[in-house]
Amino acid sequence: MILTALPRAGVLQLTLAVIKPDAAAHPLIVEHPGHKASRHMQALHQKILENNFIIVRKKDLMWRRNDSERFYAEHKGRFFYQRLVEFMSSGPMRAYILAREDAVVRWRELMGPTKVYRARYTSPKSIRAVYGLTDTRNTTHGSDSEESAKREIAFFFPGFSVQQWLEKEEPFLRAGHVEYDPEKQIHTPLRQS
Ligand code: 3AN
Repeated sequence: MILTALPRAGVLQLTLAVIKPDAAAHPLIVEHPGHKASRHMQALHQKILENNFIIVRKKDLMWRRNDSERFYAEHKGRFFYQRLVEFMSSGPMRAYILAREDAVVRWRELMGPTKVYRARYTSPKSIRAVYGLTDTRNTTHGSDSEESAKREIAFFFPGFSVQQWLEKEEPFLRAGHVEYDPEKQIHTPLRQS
Protein backbone atom coordinates (compact mmCIF):
# COMPACT_ATOMS: atom_id res chain seq x y z
CA MET A 1 0.00 0.00 0.00
CA ILE A 2 1.24 3.48 -0.82
CA LEU A 3 0.25 6.39 1.40
CA THR A 4 -0.70 9.57 -0.40
CA ALA A 5 -1.23 11.96 2.48
CA LEU A 6 -2.09 15.15 0.66
CA PRO A 7 -4.42 17.32 2.72
CA ARG A 8 -6.81 19.21 0.43
CA ALA A 9 -7.87 22.80 0.91
CA GLY A 10 -11.58 22.58 0.12
CA VAL A 11 -14.47 20.13 -0.03
CA LEU A 12 -13.89 17.44 -2.63
CA GLN A 13 -16.13 17.23 -5.67
CA LEU A 14 -16.94 14.08 -7.61
CA THR A 15 -16.97 13.58 -11.35
CA LEU A 16 -17.56 10.66 -13.68
CA ALA A 17 -14.74 9.87 -16.09
CA VAL A 18 -14.82 7.23 -18.81
CA ILE A 19 -12.06 5.77 -20.93
CA LYS A 20 -13.78 5.05 -24.23
CA PRO A 21 -13.27 1.99 -26.45
CA ASP A 22 -10.67 3.62 -28.74
CA ALA A 23 -8.25 3.68 -25.78
CA ALA A 24 -9.58 0.80 -23.67
CA ALA A 25 -9.55 -1.61 -26.63
CA HIS A 26 -6.21 -0.44 -27.99
CA PRO A 27 -4.35 -3.56 -29.14
CA LEU A 28 -1.14 -2.91 -27.16
CA ILE A 29 -1.57 -4.71 -23.85
CA VAL A 30 0.45 -4.42 -20.64
CA GLU A 31 0.18 -6.97 -17.85
CA HIS A 32 0.09 -6.19 -14.16
CA PRO A 33 -0.28 -8.55 -11.24
CA GLY A 34 -3.86 -9.71 -11.42
CA HIS A 35 -5.00 -7.77 -14.49
CA LYS A 36 -4.34 -6.77 -18.04
CA ALA A 37 -4.91 -3.36 -19.53
CA SER A 38 -4.26 -1.68 -22.85
CA ARG A 39 -1.17 0.50 -22.81
CA HIS A 40 -3.28 3.59 -23.43
CA MET A 41 -5.60 2.72 -20.56
CA GLN A 42 -2.61 2.27 -18.26
CA ALA A 43 -1.11 5.60 -19.36
CA LEU A 44 -4.42 7.36 -18.74
CA HIS A 45 -4.69 5.77 -15.31
CA GLN A 46 -1.22 7.14 -14.53
CA LYS A 47 -2.25 10.57 -15.77
CA ILE A 48 -5.24 10.55 -13.39
CA LEU A 49 -2.90 9.80 -10.46
CA GLU A 50 -0.30 12.38 -11.51
CA ASN A 51 -2.99 15.03 -11.62
CA ASN A 52 -3.92 14.48 -7.99
CA PHE A 53 -7.31 12.91 -8.55
CA ILE A 54 -8.48 10.47 -5.92
CA ILE A 55 -9.83 7.30 -7.53
CA VAL A 56 -12.98 6.62 -5.55
CA ARG A 57 -14.33 3.76 -7.66
CA LYS A 58 -13.25 2.05 -10.88
CA LYS A 59 -15.11 -0.38 -13.11
CA ASP A 60 -14.27 -2.14 -16.38
CA LEU A 61 -17.37 -2.75 -18.45
CA MET A 62 -18.88 -3.04 -21.90
CA TRP A 63 -22.11 -1.41 -23.02
CA ARG A 64 -24.92 -2.92 -25.02
CA ARG A 65 -26.32 -0.63 -27.67
CA ASN A 66 -29.27 0.08 -25.44
CA ASP A 67 -27.00 1.49 -22.68
CA SER A 68 -25.28 3.69 -25.22
CA GLU A 69 -28.62 5.01 -26.53
CA ARG A 70 -29.88 5.77 -23.01
CA PHE A 71 -26.69 7.54 -21.96
CA TYR A 72 -26.56 9.72 -25.07
CA ALA A 73 -30.32 10.31 -25.41
CA GLU A 74 -29.77 14.09 -25.33
CA HIS A 75 -27.83 13.83 -28.62
CA LYS A 76 -30.56 11.89 -30.47
CA GLY A 77 -31.07 13.51 -33.86
CA ARG A 78 -27.56 15.00 -34.08
CA PHE A 79 -25.61 13.97 -37.18
CA PHE A 80 -23.04 12.04 -35.12
CA TYR A 81 -25.57 10.18 -32.91
CA GLN A 82 -25.60 6.85 -34.80
CA ARG A 83 -21.85 6.55 -35.00
CA LEU A 84 -21.52 7.65 -31.38
CA VAL A 85 -23.88 4.99 -29.97
CA GLU A 86 -22.34 2.31 -32.18
CA PHE A 87 -18.82 3.23 -31.17
CA MET A 88 -19.60 3.39 -27.45
CA SER A 89 -21.02 -0.14 -27.51
CA SER A 90 -18.24 -1.53 -29.73
CA GLY A 91 -15.68 -2.56 -27.11
CA PRO A 92 -14.47 -2.39 -23.53
CA MET A 93 -14.55 0.79 -21.46
CA ARG A 94 -13.41 1.86 -18.02
CA ALA A 95 -15.45 4.13 -15.77
CA TYR A 96 -14.08 6.03 -12.79
CA ILE A 97 -15.58 8.07 -10.01
CA LEU A 98 -12.89 10.70 -9.38
CA ALA A 99 -12.62 13.17 -6.51
CA ARG A 100 -10.70 16.45 -6.28
CA GLU A 101 -11.34 20.08 -5.59
CA ASP A 102 -13.24 21.26 -8.71
CA ALA A 103 -13.07 17.74 -10.14
CA VAL A 104 -15.59 18.42 -12.95
CA VAL A 105 -13.65 21.33 -14.43
CA ARG A 106 -10.20 19.87 -13.74
CA TRP A 107 -11.01 16.58 -15.51
CA ARG A 108 -12.49 18.42 -18.50
CA GLU A 109 -9.35 20.57 -18.71
CA LEU A 110 -7.21 17.47 -18.68
CA MET A 111 -9.37 15.89 -21.44
CA GLY A 112 -9.24 18.94 -23.71
CA PRO A 113 -11.89 20.05 -26.24
CA THR A 114 -14.36 17.56 -27.79
CA LYS A 115 -12.88 17.90 -31.27
CA VAL A 116 -9.50 16.25 -31.56
CA TYR A 117 -8.20 18.65 -34.22
CA ARG A 118 -9.05 21.62 -32.00
CA ALA A 119 -7.54 19.86 -28.98
CA ARG A 120 -4.25 19.40 -30.84
CA TYR A 121 -4.25 23.07 -31.76
CA THR A 122 -5.35 24.69 -28.48
CA SER A 123 -4.33 22.15 -25.81
CA PRO A 124 -1.61 19.95 -27.30
CA LYS A 125 -0.86 18.20 -24.01
CA SER A 126 -4.49 17.27 -23.29
CA ILE A 127 -5.66 13.65 -23.38
CA ARG A 128 -7.75 14.10 -26.52
CA ALA A 129 -4.88 15.85 -28.31
CA VAL A 130 -2.44 13.08 -27.48
CA TYR A 131 -4.66 9.98 -27.77
CA GLY A 132 -7.81 11.03 -29.66
CA LEU A 133 -8.43 9.64 -33.13
CA THR A 134 -11.54 11.48 -34.36
CA ASP A 135 -14.31 13.71 -32.96
CA THR A 136 -16.27 10.55 -32.06
CA ARG A 137 -13.33 8.39 -30.99
CA ASN A 138 -12.03 11.01 -28.62
CA THR A 139 -10.71 8.73 -25.86
CA THR A 140 -12.48 10.01 -22.74
CA HIS A 141 -15.74 11.30 -21.36
CA GLY A 142 -16.21 13.64 -18.41
CA SER A 143 -19.32 15.03 -16.73
CA ASP A 144 -19.98 18.66 -17.66
CA SER A 145 -21.51 19.80 -14.32
CA GLU A 146 -22.07 18.63 -10.77
CA GLU A 147 -25.67 17.67 -11.67
CA SER A 148 -24.52 15.62 -14.69
CA ALA A 149 -21.88 13.99 -12.50
CA LYS A 150 -24.57 12.81 -10.05
CA ARG A 151 -26.75 11.45 -12.86
CA GLU A 152 -23.83 9.79 -14.66
CA ILE A 153 -22.38 8.28 -11.48
CA ALA A 154 -25.80 6.71 -10.82
CA PHE A 155 -25.84 5.39 -14.41
CA PHE A 156 -22.45 3.66 -14.14
CA PHE A 157 -22.38 2.88 -10.41
CA PRO A 158 -26.00 2.28 -9.36
CA GLY A 159 -24.98 1.08 -5.87
CA PHE A 160 -22.98 4.24 -5.08
CA SER A 161 -24.49 6.90 -2.84
CA VAL A 162 -22.99 10.38 -3.23
CA GLN A 163 -24.58 11.42 0.07
CA GLN A 164 -23.04 8.51 1.95
CA TRP A 165 -19.67 9.14 0.36
CA LEU A 166 -19.81 12.80 1.44
CA GLU A 167 -20.57 11.77 5.00
CA LYS A 168 -18.38 8.70 5.42
CA GLU A 169 -15.40 8.99 3.03
CA GLU A 170 -14.90 12.60 1.93
CA PRO A 171 -13.70 13.97 5.32
CA PHE A 172 -10.93 11.31 5.53
CA LEU A 173 -9.87 11.81 1.93
CA ARG A 174 -9.82 15.60 2.27
CA ALA A 175 -7.65 15.37 5.38
CA GLY A 176 -5.13 13.27 3.46
CA HIS A 177 -5.99 10.05 5.31
CA VAL A 178 -5.93 8.01 2.16
CA GLU A 179 -3.97 5.15 0.68
CA TYR A 180 -3.61 3.92 -2.88
CA ASP A 181 -3.99 0.22 -3.45
CA PRO A 182 -1.88 -0.64 -6.53
CA GLU A 183 -3.59 -3.99 -6.99
CA LYS A 184 -7.15 -2.70 -6.92
CA GLN A 185 -5.95 0.56 -8.48
CA ILE A 186 -8.18 2.72 -6.30
CA HIS A 187 -7.74 4.98 -3.28
CA THR A 188 -9.34 4.11 0.02
CA PRO A 189 -9.86 6.27 3.10
CA LEU A 190 -7.67 5.43 6.08
CA ARG A 191 -10.01 5.43 9.04
CA GLN A 192 -7.67 5.90 11.97
CA SER A 193 -8.63 4.36 15.29
P1 3AN B 1 -18.05 16.28 -24.52
O1 3AN B 1 -17.84 14.78 -24.45
O2 3AN B 1 -16.77 17.00 -24.83
O3 3AN B 1 -18.78 16.84 -23.32
P2 3AN B 1 -20.57 16.38 -26.02
O4 3AN B 1 -21.29 16.04 -24.76
O5 3AN B 1 -21.02 17.57 -26.82
O6 3AN B 1 -18.99 16.55 -25.79
O7 3AN B 1 -20.65 15.14 -27.00
C1 3AN B 1 -20.71 13.81 -26.54
C2 3AN B 1 -19.87 12.94 -27.44
O8 3AN B 1 -20.41 12.96 -28.76
C3 3AN B 1 -18.42 13.41 -27.62
N1 3AN B 1 -17.54 12.99 -26.56
C4 3AN B 1 -18.04 12.80 -28.94
O9 3AN B 1 -17.68 11.45 -28.80
C5 3AN B 1 -19.35 12.88 -29.72
N2 3AN B 1 -19.37 14.10 -30.55
C6 3AN B 1 -19.66 15.34 -30.15
N3 3AN B 1 -19.57 16.22 -31.16
C7 3AN B 1 -19.22 15.50 -32.25
C8 3AN B 1 -18.98 15.82 -33.61
N4 3AN B 1 -19.08 17.07 -34.06
N5 3AN B 1 -18.65 14.82 -34.47
C9 3AN B 1 -18.56 13.55 -34.01
N6 3AN B 1 -18.77 13.17 -32.73
C10 3AN B 1 -19.11 14.14 -31.86
